[in-house]
Amino acid sequence: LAPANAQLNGLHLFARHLRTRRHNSHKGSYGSLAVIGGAQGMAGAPILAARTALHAGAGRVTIAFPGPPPAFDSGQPELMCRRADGVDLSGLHFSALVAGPGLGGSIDNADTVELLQRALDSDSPLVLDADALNLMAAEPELQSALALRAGVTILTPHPLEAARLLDLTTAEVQADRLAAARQLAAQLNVIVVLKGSGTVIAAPDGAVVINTSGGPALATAGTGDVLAGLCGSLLAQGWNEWDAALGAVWLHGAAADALVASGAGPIGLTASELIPALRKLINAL
Ligand code: NPW
Ligand code: AMP
Ligand code: MG
Repeated sequence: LAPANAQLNGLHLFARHLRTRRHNSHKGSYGSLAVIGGAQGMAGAPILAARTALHAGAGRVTIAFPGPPPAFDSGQPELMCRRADGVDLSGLHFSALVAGPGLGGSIDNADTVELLQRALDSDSPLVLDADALNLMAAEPELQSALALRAGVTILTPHPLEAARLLDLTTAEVQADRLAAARQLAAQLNVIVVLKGSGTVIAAPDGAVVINTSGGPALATAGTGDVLAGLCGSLLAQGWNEWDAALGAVWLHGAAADALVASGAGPIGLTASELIPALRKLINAL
């Protein structure tokens, strides 16, 4: 299968999926997302994901923290901050889930493993990122739960996270990124977004796309958390998993390109700045 150019697909995808908002629509019309993550000292990761989801059009966004939640996000009080224990993660309450940004934990931490197990047991579309991928790599029971999922799943590993899942080194993943992404997608029956320069999006049937938007301006903390929130937002709004993965990767890169063109990068671009930039692009498409 020849790799295609996701830059073309990105424009085409947003043209197809983005409709003028119906006059009588309401927040319930645009989906409800839960972002699961934010261990002590890493609350910034799910906050970035959740803020992104809101700015990309999701109707309601909740952060489900593994421990005691902050009262609210003072920079984005629209977000709901709850302790994951008390949150029903089923499709009744959430049209999509993102699990992993700043989730922390190890397989010795039963509560974190159980929380991830609940996310995997949910019938909602699910994005697995960051520590959710690290826990999955270390815990066979979570891999079994992934294999049994009723809902669709997108994995968004960076090269080290992919290496942990494939039991390879980062160098081995990077030596053949197409093969690594395809192998992971086929093995786990999920959509894989292998991040890094030339992000590869792969499906279980071997379909693969290389993205050309974005660049080294994105090599800064939190940009992966923004991408996970963007994927989740599109899933929550009803996009299918392949289009959501392609659309999110393309838009994320395009937002960085727009910021670089405006002088906000490549040096010193911050993940937070991507959020209004991608909203601007979505509304201009
Ligand atoms: P190296 O150094 O080359 O061997 P980790 P993390 C590699 C949260 N965050 N090409 C590279 O390895 C996340 O959500 C919280 C090649 C790099 O050192 C996670 O939960 C923030 N290699 C948690 O922190 C903001 C690449 O991977 C290593 C690569 C840990 O996540 C930051 C890093 O991987 C962060 O998002 C590439 N393109 N990209 C917050 N504000 O709360 C990565 N690597 O050790 O798994 O750490 O990705 O920072
Ligand atoms: P993470 O490592 O999870 O924070 O994710 C980093 C994000 O930035 C991913 O979307 C990467 O694809 C992107 N990124 C990092 N470095 C580059 C680069 N040199 N060129 C293009 N995208 C990059
Ligand atoms: Mg990350």
